[in-house]
Amino acid sequence: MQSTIILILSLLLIGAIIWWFFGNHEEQAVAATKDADHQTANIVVKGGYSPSTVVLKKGVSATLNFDMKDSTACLSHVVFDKLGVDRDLTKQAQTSIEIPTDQAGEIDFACGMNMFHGKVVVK
Ligand SMILES: [Cu+2]
Repeated sequence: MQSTIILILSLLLIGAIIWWFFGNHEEQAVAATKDADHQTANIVVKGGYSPSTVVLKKGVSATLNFDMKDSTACLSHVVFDKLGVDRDLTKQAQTSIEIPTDQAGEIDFACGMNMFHGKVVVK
């Protein structure tokens, strides 16, 4: 009897681990707010990026505002590999980063250790 319980608990644990690593629990993409010639999106940095996907309109200049609400070293930097951008988010409450929108596509970003990820979709 006891071994059956242990077996069931083990299976549940394995299931939870698989879900955590491979499950599709990604947040819904959020579109930037825009006026005539500029668009902005706010991303809250707290145990990850919220929202983790931002959709930008191609050809309209764009700013991402990172709202720093996390005190761990892990998220202290945000890195846009493709853009050659590596910014320290801890110097001010909000860090603005200009995103080029001349080309459609995806621009990934991550924390300095490449553990938390987000992306910008230009279309
Ligand atoms: Cu990290």
